[in-house]
Amino acid sequence: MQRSTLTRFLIEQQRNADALPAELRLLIEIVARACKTISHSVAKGALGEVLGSLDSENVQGEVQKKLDVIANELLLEANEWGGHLAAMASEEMETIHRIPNRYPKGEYLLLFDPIDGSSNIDVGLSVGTIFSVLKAPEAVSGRDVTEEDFLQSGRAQVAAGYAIYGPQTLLVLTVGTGVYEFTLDREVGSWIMTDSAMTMPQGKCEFAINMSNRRQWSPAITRYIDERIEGTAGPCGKDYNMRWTASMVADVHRILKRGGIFMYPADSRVANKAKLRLMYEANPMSFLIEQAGGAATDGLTPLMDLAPNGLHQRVGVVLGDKAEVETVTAYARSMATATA
Ligand code: P6P
Repeated sequence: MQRSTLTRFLIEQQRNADALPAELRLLIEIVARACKTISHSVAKGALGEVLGSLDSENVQGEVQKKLDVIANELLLEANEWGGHLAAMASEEMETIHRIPNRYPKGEYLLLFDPIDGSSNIDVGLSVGTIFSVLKAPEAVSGRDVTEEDFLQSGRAQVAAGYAIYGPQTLLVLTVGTGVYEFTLDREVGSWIMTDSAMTMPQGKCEFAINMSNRRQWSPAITRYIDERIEGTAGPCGKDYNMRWTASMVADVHRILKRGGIFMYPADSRVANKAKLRLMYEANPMSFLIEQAGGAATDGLTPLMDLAPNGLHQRVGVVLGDKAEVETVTAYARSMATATA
């Protein structure tokens, strides 16, 4: 069977679904090519002098891994000259990166987490790159791009995806017409379509959460998890399994492929204290999950409905199986009513 490729898929999307203006197609191809280069560096590991940490911290206050910086530079260099972008933003950079004046500017904004799960790099576990694409506001054509131009809700995304650097190198992508998976054929250097129009299985009894954070959970999250640990003896009447990889891309990919729910709740003890970032982690993953038939909230509100208040804003994340996410929402609502 002749499998399709990323290039063919993008051309057909541009031709058939009118979902893909030429500049957006170019942007996606360039990001995919940069992910191939990142994959090559990740795969070298200790042999490529790319493991370990730097003495620097990023804007998140996290120690930067060498590969965080390498991947960030690769994505900036790959996307600066193409004429398709107005600016970029990254987990690894405090503020936006405007396109240098020596290059033409385009109408898109690219946001990315260059290496998600980087704490796993030095121990041989899967990591990935997450990206989100927005359109720059019309007004940008007459002035410099600002951070505020990026502060658009997740509903405004025109494309989103991730690459996973694991047993295979995978690219999972949506442009609003479903979710598509491509596997890197290293011998040829092509992205080969290996799953198309992905629909996440529902009803899978598997949750992903970092249990060591239990003290931070709201009563709703605590109730949800405790009931699932009780299994058949408890109110949900089913035994659940647990997975936690500490790489959002790996957990989300598993959920897209075989179902379940992923949770990184906000810390209920401190207002606005959460770990995952809205603009370049939660929003792109939410776009993919909703396109595949799942749901994605901050524990109560759909994540893509949130009006961002900052480039590096952090949010609670509950995403995956629609019924499971709705159960968490129902518990949160009932707890809110009870304490009102
Ligand atoms: P913890 C990786 O650092 C990350 O941002 C996500 O990829 C992952 O889901 C989460 O943090 C892991 O956090 O607290 O379990 O190490």
